[in-house]
Amino acid sequence: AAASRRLLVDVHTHVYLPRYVSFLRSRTSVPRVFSRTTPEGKTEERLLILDAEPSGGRPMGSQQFWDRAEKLRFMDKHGIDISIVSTANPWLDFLPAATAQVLASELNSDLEEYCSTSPNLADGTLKQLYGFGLLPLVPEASSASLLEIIQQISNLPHLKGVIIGSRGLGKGLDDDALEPVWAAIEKAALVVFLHPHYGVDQKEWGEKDNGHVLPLALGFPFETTIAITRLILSGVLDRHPDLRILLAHSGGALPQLSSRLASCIDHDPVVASRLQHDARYYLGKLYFDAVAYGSEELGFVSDTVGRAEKYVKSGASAAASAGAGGVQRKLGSRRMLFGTDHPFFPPLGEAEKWKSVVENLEAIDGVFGWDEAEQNAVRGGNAIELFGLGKI
Ligand code: 5CU
Repeated sequence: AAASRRLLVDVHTHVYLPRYVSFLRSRTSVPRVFSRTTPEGKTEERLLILDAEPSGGRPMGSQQFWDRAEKLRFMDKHGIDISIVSTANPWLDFLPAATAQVLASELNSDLEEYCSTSPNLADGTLKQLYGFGLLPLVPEASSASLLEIIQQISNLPHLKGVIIGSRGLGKGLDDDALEPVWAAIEKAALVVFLHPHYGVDQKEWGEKDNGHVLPLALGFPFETTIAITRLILSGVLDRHPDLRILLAHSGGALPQLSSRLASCIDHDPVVASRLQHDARYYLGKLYFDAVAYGSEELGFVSDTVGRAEKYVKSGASAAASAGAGGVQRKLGSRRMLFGTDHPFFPPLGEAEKWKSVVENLEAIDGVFGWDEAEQNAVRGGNAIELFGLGKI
């Protein structure tokens, strides 16, 4: 009970650890960090992580990308008590398996140290840091190498999960070769944070210069939608009912498309009898960050998650407990968790607080039908429970 008192927990907050930045500095192709001379004659470092990133990437100068002191200042400024920090994309995706394995292990140890040696702020405020570890999840990796790293992560007390992209192993995240990996993650009670990086085919964005808007606003969430849908379709959530997966950006379009998905499954002779439950049931097995920037969107996600139990096959008692309308919306809130996406989306001009953070907090406060209990759960209580932070 004390654990869920009014703490603000950020489950979607990134870092490029110094070792990762050094590695990116040594590269000549994307992703990389490079130096260039500004028109004013100064040398600046820039981070380039996406293939078609506008303006030659973004400045590393603010140190928000890697400096723990900056993370703590950001937390302090926005009243965040606990952050569950993850390496930002593209993780180790671009590396040969052997290099990815070594770097995963080193970066996991670095992240444990980053979290465990975090100082109190000068005013004595205790800010706690935990982390999502990295897996060497590259196409040619062996499942044995992944199991080794899962073992390492479960022995590091501040690492509570793993962050993964959508590429997976072999033929993708739904490759059967990942079965022992899902089993090991489930057994170790680690939370999987599924996060996008690739978006969708760039050709979809046309020729107009729209900055970074289309890949970020649409490409990222569609990528997550496709990845989690493939996992559902492959039966991973049936075979691993205790696997806990947190979806970035409120699950992308999955909540909006879940009834259409269910209908397509029901009408498809290949898939109709494959899954144990209606597709909508699986939304209630997932977790959704609350990085959606609007109350109506959070309310809608909450409704689709809260109705999930209705769609358990042959489960009369579960169906009865789902309830209707407002009850569903309250139920759904139990699987939603505040996040900031720091250090991405900094304010474009001078600002005391980041608009991206303020909007997400206001969105939580404004969801119709969520009372203080639901708001506090989404702000921090759910995270404390999901990551077992009350026990520390
Ligand atoms: O602004 C961006 O590119 C990103 C990114 O790459 N990853 C992320 O999590 N948010 C924003």
